[in-house]
Amino acid sequence: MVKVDYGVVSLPKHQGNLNGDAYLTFFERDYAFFAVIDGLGSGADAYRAGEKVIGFLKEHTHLNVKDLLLSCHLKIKGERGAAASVLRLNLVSGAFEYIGIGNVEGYIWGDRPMSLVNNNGTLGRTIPYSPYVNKGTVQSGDYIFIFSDGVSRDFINENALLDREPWEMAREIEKEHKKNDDRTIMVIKIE
Ligand SMILES: [Mn+2]
Repeated sequence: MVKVDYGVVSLPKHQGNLNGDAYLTFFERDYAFFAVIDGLGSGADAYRAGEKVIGFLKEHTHLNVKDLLLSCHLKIKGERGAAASVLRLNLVSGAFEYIGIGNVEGYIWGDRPMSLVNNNGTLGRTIPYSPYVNKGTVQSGDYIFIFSDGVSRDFINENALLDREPWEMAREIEKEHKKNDDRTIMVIKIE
């Protein structure tokens, strides 16, 4: 079995405002599910868009990520829309599948570092007919980062961040690499 620990920081552009970013973590007996959403724009409309996507994902984590995002897209079609990245990890085998739409990025750090490939588009507006699915296997010691565009990807080159607790890493990355936007950084550690 794969053991997982994680930490997340998600904050609005202006303290006290609604956050247009949203996230979801979900653990089942044999899989784990992670998502980071960036509702288009900011403020209340972006917040509602994010909540809508999270609400749908929450009810459908059993689906493979492709069916999940295609059906979520149809469900919220014509609404404001969101960037989204979802990761589904098999806790028995360590196999994962990941889809990113728009500017929420994913990166795996470990023996075989890997930038996860995103699709162009916006969930609820336009997405590829058949979005690209990243597939692979994680191993002990890997870290998976999923982050919205309110966080600069520069943190990826900072080895000083590694080998700490995921929540500590997320907090540090938010502090040192935030941009002037709603921002979310999720750090998933494979124990
Ligand atoms: Mn953003």
